Amino acid sequence: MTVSSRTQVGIVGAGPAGLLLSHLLALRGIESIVVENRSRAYCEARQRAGLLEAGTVELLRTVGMGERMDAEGLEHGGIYLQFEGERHHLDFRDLTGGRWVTIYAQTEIVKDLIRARLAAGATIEFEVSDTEVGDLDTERPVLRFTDAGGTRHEVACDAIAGCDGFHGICRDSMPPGLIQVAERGYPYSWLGILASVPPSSDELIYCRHEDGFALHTMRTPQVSRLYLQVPADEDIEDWSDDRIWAELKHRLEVPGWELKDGSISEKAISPMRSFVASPMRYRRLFLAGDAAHIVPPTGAKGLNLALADVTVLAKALTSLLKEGLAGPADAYSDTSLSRVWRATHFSWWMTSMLHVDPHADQFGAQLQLSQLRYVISSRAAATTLAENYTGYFPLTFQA
Ligand code: RFL
Ligand code: PHB
Repeated sequence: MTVSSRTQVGIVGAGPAGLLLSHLLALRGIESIVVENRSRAYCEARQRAGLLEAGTVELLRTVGMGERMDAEGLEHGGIYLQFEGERHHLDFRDLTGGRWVTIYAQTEIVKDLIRARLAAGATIEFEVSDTEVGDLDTERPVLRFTDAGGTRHEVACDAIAGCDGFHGICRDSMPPGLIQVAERGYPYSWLGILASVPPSSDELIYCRHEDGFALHTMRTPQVSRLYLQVPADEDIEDWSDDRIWAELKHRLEVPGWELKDGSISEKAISPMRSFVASPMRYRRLFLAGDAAHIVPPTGAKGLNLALADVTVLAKALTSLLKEGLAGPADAYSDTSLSRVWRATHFSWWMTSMLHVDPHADQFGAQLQLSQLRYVISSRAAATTLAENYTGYFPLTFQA
């Protein structure tokens, strides 16, 4: 038996994009349902991003999601860039006229959003299976799924948002031939760890070392997060905790500074990829976040882009569904893609400048070092990094 119902917006995926979209629509009086194939506990524990642009922070505050972020988030006014054994500071506030970034984990944003949506009486169906979107040539697309108890549902929607990440089903449900993909693979991966040890630095350290990139970041005053460049096909089983700490200490070493180690609670290897699918819309099916684009994590842009997409999409859907105005929905893909391509360039640039390409020769290595020396010695070059890192174009949102 299939249970039929209707809603205004069907949202596939309870990641940051889907959850924030549901919240923003509710603020404007638009009803939605969110379907998610994982459990609530899994969504709340999945270790991913940690760094928010100033505009993302301001957006979350404006829409009533800032309370815990303001209490627990760590505001940073810059980063360290390390290469040739020396560490240099970039002061974002000075370079950009006061902009900053905040460390507040994606897991916490997801927890805050799930709690707020459920408290407001919203429907989030966790642990669904066989999600499908259909009738995409009509003004009444349908969302089909089987709920955790085994009942099949068919929801008639005014619009569907594919917020189902890179491996979701919505992008592939678009008509064949519509989507153009532009992509780059990178010949290395990131090994990331979460460790129960206070951060050894007040701000993030991005380090180019001749044996590979390393990043020191953090989650809280008690928890550090660190990443190492490893070969693309590396097996996590080959990296004991001792080997990870030894390699991090070796790459991040500078005279007079010590990396504190501690017990590792999580470790995983993630591939690096740039991927942009366009257009991000077919009629009343809209893609947002990782469902449409992926950036390598070096620029810390993925989560920020996902939240920026749904901010634009919430406005577009409000115009479409409340005022019958199609203009903003028609412009959604182009509007989002212009921000996406800026972040795609920045992430590719940061990645290429800081990682050791196993195929590069002396010429490539010298170009990287020259670029790094330029960034730390020229105010114009440093400002380029700072204004992209803190968010370009700065996100704005009117509640
Ligand atoms: P998500 O988070 O992947 O959520 C998609 C959700 O859709 C569900 N889903 C389905 N649900 C129902 N039916 C189906 N058929 C479904 N298929 C999938 C999935 O279970 C999931 O819950 O996408 P979203 O919302 O677009 O959010 C994107 C961000 O998660 C991502 O861009 C960032 O995590 C990227 N990223 C970073 N971004 C930053 O802005 N700053 C950072 O510091 C940062 N660091 C990172 C990162 C990503 C990393 N990894 C692991 C890729 C560090 C790492 C290591
Ligand atoms: C993180 O805190 O996980 C993080 C921060 C900055 C990055 C990537 C990841 O560039």
